[in-house]
Amino acid sequence: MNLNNMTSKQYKHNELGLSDGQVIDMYKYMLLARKFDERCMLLQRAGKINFHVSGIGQETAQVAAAFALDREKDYFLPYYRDYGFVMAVGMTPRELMLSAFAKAEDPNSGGRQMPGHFGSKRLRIVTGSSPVTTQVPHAVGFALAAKMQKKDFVSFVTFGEGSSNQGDFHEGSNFAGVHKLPVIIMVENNQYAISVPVHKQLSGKVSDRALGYGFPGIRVDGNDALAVYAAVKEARERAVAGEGPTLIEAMMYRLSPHSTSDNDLAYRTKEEVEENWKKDGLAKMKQYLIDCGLWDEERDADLAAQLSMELKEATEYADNAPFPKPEDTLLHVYADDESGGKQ
Ligand SMILES: Cc1ncc(C[n+]2csc(CCOP(=O)(O)OP(=O)(O)O)c2C)c(N)n1
Ligand SMILES: [Mg+2]
Repeated sequence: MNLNNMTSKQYKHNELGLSDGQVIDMYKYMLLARKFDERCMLLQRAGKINFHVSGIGQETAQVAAAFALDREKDYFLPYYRDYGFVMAVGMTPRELMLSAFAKAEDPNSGGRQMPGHFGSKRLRIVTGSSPVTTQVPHAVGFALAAKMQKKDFVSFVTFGEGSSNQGDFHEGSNFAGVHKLPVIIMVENNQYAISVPVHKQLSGKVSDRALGYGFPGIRVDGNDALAVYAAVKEARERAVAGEGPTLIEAMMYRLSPHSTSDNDLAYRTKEEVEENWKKDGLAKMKQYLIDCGLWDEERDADLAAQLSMELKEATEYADNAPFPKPEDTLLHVYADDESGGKQ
């Protein structure tokens, strides 16, 4: 099927420089991420995996951002909800399932980190740790390296709005602003930090904080894939042109509980969650594709079946894979470990 010949009409995605095939691919990754999260939540409830933190409701912005970056050269510092992002830059469901099952073959950490702590040299995903927002100064460091080495890559970092109140965000942003570094800082404002609603976390807009650091800050609808794509694309153009950082606040809603250990109905109502399901970016994207004449229910059902099969295979593979050996606990901890620090 040649998707580029399906329509000669110009739609919003064409105006932004995205082909019909690319915009369909975006939707595929969004749906894959949604199904991956749903599968992991079930696996946790079935006692197959220990823990899961989902990105349900955040896939749209994550995948759209990935499509606006250079997936061959940029450096990525995602946070724990970014399954859509890491899959869109090349991590496979099998690799992520190996991580969820904490198996030795997990490329992120050999099954020793909590899931959601992404890391891949191959994909230039910089390994992160659990204290939130530590990845911001790290991303700024990568951007400093790009500037010092006169290379045209950018670094892209994400985190939640609650985390934007940590000192690391402010210190990293200030340094990036002073040195006009090629970093894109994207806050996924899902309106909760565990049980704390956004109005108890912030009295202003996160995006406005960029003013104090001397670079642009914009707020976008995180449920609108094309709006996020346009914002990140422009931020990347500015970054490689030497114009410095951009702060993007993508507005969304955390549709799932904070994690599989959380009962969200202890602090928010079912009605509030249902109201936000109506704004789901994934459903919006599907409707957009249908309106453009690029998609229909039959294709959607075929895609869903294909993704389910892919996830089933990934799950079975990870379930059957061996656990790490207890004696490997200290691998990569000391410089002279058995791997010679090569992995
Ligand atoms: C420095 C630090 N403090 C507290 C925690 C515990 N913690 C983990 S996630 C989280 C909430 C973060 O909320 P937000 O930044 O909005 O991200 P979200 O989970 O909503 O995506 C907290 C407090 C942590 N991991 N690190
Ligand atoms: Mg949040």
